[in-house]
Parts: sequence; structure tokens; C-alpha cells
Amino acid sequence: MTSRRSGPTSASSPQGQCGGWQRINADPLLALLPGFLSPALATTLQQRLEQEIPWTSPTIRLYGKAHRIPRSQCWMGDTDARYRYSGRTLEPESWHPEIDALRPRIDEALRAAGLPRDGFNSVLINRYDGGEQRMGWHSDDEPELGNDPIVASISLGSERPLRFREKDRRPGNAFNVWLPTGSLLLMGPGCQARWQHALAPRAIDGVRINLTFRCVR
Ligand SMILES: O=C(O)CCC(=O)C(=O)O
Ligand SMILES: [Mn+2]
Repeated sequence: MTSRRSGPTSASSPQGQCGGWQRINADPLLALLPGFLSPALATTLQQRLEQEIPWTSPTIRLYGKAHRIPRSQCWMGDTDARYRYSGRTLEPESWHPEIDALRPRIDEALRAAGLPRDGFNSVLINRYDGGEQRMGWHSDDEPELGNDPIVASISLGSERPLRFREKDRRPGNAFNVWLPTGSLLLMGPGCQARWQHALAPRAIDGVRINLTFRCVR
């Protein structure tokens, strides 16, 4: 599988802004582009995806007990982009045309700002139907993502914070990144090695859909 990965460059100006990108952290690089999609496009896209994605809520085994995941999800991508996740192998759904059309836009937004990017050939889509739906602490560091994956994440709908913490769990080092609808978050090289992230339950109404674009090798 070919990769268009390019190395880290001068990600942003000293002020941490480049073409609307906000540099949240320099090393490892974590950057947010709030208005990647217009509010109107984000709303239309969310409505289409709610209706048209084949959502599933599989059960996973934790400490010997079966649990339904507290969200809905769909794995989508190129036909050979299989993904092992929570002990199962996910076969990709074929590309939804609106999601496929986001790939060159993401690539261009990263390229224009001189940010690292990858040949994204797959996406994990998660739908959270309300504030009680969530995702626990993890890193996107499965072997098939390669040794230092880059992940690009689009959020639609209810704004919620993605929480980050250092893997060594030193106290006081966690922080939130609020993800408004239509935003694009870049988790650059080193993010998965150094940090974990989670979407904690919150008293926030409304549906949120998140799409994390990845490169399975
Ligand atoms: O919902 C989010 O913003 C995070 C999703 C995530 O971490 C993942 O799909 O691996
Ligand atoms: Mn993740």
C-alpha cells in the first residue's frame, strides 16, 4: 500500500496560527482547524450520515464479560483496509461518496499549512447519541496503523471535549480540546506514542458524529 506521508514541517507561525489552524501543542503536534466545514455543510453532512451509514454497536469482551460499546460505529475504507479493534477484525464498508470527497479536502488543508499528512485510506466513524455515550482512554496505535500514525479527525454536531493525558499519568497533565462542528483536528507524529485520549460522558445533549481518518498499511 502506498503512503503519501510527508514529514513534519514548520507547522505554524510562532503565534500558533496558520491559515486558520490553531496549534494546540508543538511537539507532538496537535492542531485544530475550527471552520474546516461551513456550519451549513456540517449540518447537511451530519443528517446524511445519520441516515445513510450502516451503524453498528458491537459487543466487546472486557474482563471476561460482554459489553455493548457505548456508541455506534462504522469502519469504512479501501477494500484491503482491514482493522483489528478491541479483539475483532473489522472489514471496511465501501466509501460513502460524501466521506470519500472529504479526503482530498483534508489533504489540501494539511498541505496548504505545511502540516504532516498521510495517504488516508480508511476512517473509523463514531456516533454518540447523547452525552452519556462515550469512548474510553486509548491511543490509536494498533500495529496496522504503522509505527507513528497520523490521524485526522472531523467532528459534526454537538460540541464535546476530547480529553488527552500523558501515558505516564503524571498528575495535572491532562487537557481538553473542544471540538466544534465542522472542525478538523490533526493528531500528528508522536501523539499516539505519548498520549491517550478519551471522550468522557458529559451532560451535553445532541448527537455528535466523529470521523477519524487513518492509514492502514
Ligand atoms: O469521538 C472522538 O472525537 C474520538 C474518536 C476516537 O478517538 C477514535 O475513533 O479513535
Ligand atoms: Mn482514538
